[in-house]
Amino acid sequence: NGPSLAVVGVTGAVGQEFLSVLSDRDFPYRSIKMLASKRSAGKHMTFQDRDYVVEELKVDSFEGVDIALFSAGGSISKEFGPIAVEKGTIVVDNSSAFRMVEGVPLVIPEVNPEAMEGVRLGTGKGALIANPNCSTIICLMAATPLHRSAKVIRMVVSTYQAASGAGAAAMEELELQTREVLEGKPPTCKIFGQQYAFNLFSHNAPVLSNGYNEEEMKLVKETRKIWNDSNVKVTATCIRVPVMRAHAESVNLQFENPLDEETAKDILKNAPGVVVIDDRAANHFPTPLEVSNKDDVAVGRIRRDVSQDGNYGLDIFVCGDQIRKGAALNAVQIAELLL
Ligand code: 2RA
Repeated sequence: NGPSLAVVGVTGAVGQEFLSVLSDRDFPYRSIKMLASKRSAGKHMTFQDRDYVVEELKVDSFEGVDIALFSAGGSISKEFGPIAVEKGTIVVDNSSAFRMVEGVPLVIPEVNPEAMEGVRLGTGKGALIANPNCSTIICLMAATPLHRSAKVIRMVVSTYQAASGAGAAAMEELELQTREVLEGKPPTCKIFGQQYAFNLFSHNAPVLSNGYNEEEMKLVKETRKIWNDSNVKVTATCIRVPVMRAHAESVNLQFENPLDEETAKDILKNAPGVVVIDDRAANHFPTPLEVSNKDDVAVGRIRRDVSQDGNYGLDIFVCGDQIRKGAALNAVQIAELLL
């Protein structure tokens, strides 16, 4: 029993993680379609001890599909998302294609599940729900519980983003370059056009006329939509760092109402999907390796912002697995809300 599923972009890093998460969480489905580009069509894959043949994504791929998880890039989502919705499918889209479209729910299940009220399975009516950008999800998993308590009026984010955000090829190149550099060979620089191993650089997303890159403006705009607050001030600097699959983010928060660090720590300890790692004596705080392949976002370095008067400011440090909670887990949790 359960809904019929389709995974679009099933051979990619997030597509594969969709399957891992569906399996880990025993998601109930009556059938599942593995969809990808023509290049991957015909490949066999085993999922939950059953053999599947990858099918080429086509306009008629969504006949009878209840829920489709998309992670195949914005252009595929733009072309096939509406076709699937037309067929009555509920699309959970991991691309940025529809996130800022009025009326499209942009959902982190632990944060704003109410945004997808009215979307129901079994009505024959399709819908499109957008998965926020990974750096937005990871940041807001920790910032939102604090915002709900003391109302954030300004948030400053610096991100340290993993290779996985640029895809499996970027992860492979990081590994290759690291080996080459250690062997004294010139690094292979195909993905970013510059050395990544033992280096870091401003995020590879295009830079806009205001000097911010697209990744930074996603954090600004998506936060306002998810918090339903067009006045909250957000600024961000996104950096690509030589880490495989978990993002780290330094977050400074200014509140409308006072919030002391002990209360903040208690709030975070009780926040769903969040684990607090904040051991000052041992200097042990969240790290990308410690959160990799895990569901929870880790938060630490919780401290009063000494540049603010009283308890109106807080600094925190957040780490989260980019492929899991940053993409695949969040999307499957959205699908779970439909059950
Ligand atoms: C990145 N957030 O990390 C992007 C991927 N979705 O590059």
